[in-house]
Amino acid sequence: MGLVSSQPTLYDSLMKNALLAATAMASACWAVTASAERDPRAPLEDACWQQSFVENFDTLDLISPDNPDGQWKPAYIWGADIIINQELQYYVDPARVGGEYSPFSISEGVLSIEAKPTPPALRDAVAGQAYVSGVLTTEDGFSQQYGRFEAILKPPAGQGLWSAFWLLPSFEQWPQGVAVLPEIDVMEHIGHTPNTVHTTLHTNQNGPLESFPYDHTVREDLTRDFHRYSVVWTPEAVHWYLDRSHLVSHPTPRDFTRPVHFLLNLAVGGTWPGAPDATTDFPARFQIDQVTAWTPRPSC
Ligand SMILES: [Ca+2]
Repeated sequence: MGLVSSQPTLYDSLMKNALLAATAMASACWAVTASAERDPRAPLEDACWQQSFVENFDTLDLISPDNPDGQWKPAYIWGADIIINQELQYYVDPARVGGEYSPFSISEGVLSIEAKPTPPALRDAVAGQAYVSGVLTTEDGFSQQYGRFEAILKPPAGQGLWSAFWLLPSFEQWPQGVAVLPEIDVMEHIGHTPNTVHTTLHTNQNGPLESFPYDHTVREDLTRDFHRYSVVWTPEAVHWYLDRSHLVSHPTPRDFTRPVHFLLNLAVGGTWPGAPDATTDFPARFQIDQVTAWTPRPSC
């Protein structure tokens, strides 16, 4: 892991025609702007970026007592028993339940994070939470300051489901500072509004928490197919993209000064989506085909 791979992704197969069109547009744009500052509103073009991390999820390199140098940690830095946002799930570390249950599975190069009602056999191990699910982070593995951060993924539909792909700075220990901030939410998705992707910055640059949320409602139901969600973070601004097309930009807060790592999780319930109801299908699966990071090539 962490090495460049040219292996095509499931998403690449699905989106080939769309990407060919987008690449043609981008090429035309670069021809005009090649000698000028890169225009963040132009479509993302891989030729302008050097890949610094790739995870294709052909296997899951999970950190455990048997694999302490793995890539993905199945817990937040603050531990599994601290529940945030009044969420209803417990993020299960397979090694901590004796390997009898895992919210993670791999099929044909796609990772699934599965959420479902807590099985009776796990009730004593999940702090009384009604649902089990999973979180994966590279907190003990990959991190990077500035550049492009991206995943190809498909969130689940359904009342009470909250999928997230986000970035946090790495700390030596917890707690440090007033919170684990700043935070860049590359994408969040609430299962009962399938056509909307949420992108947000959280910062303590002026002391108290400030949040800058941007919502984007698109024509497609984002739970039907894999899409590419990207952030480009520079000292000046944070830019978000969906399927390589620019969504929005926001000036980089002053406290965004540390390398950040990846986080992927499927929350159930909580203050934002509300609880699941009889219409919610379980198990629910947040599917991730690929996660990558990139640094800019000076030639673009
Ligand atoms: Ca894959």
